[in-house]
Amino acid sequence: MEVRTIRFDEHGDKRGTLVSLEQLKDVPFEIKRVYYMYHTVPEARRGCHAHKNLRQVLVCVSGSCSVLLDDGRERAEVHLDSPNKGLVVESCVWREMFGFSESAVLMVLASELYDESDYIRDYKDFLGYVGGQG
Ligand code: T46
Repeated sequence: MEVRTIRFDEHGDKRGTLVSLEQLKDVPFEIKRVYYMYHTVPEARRGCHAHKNLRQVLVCVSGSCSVLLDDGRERAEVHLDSPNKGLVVESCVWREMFGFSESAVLMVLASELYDESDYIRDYKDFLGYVGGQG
């Protein structure tokens, strides 16, 4: 499946580096929510669901982790190991995050507010949903 990553512009000088993310410019949607996860245990597997409408960009702002993406036909794996690299996760894609390094902080920019009814948590239901979409 096609994987879209974004290399963010870095503003670096002798003090260090700054990355700025603006909606509809650096990120391909309006940002309604930001959340992040940390203190994630190395054996944890998070996500394991899909969303009906939500679009997101995942950025590992510290440390590293891997993400499995599955559109119901093909799978891809992406390693996030840089604060200037964003992974676009579109709606109707199953995602699993794993292989978190000790210092990993995974930040997520989301196109919608939190909505439990947008989640598809069962893999068979997911396959039925994307199959039915055509
Ligand atoms: C996703 C992947 C990448 C909230 O109250 N508000 C929120 O905005 C979120 C995202 C979560 N929560 C609560 C719901 C649960 O009680 O935080 C708890 C942990 O959430 P969850 O188990 O859904 O976390 P992950 O890491 O499995 O999945 C999250 C997002 O939920 C999901 O949309 O795509 O990160």
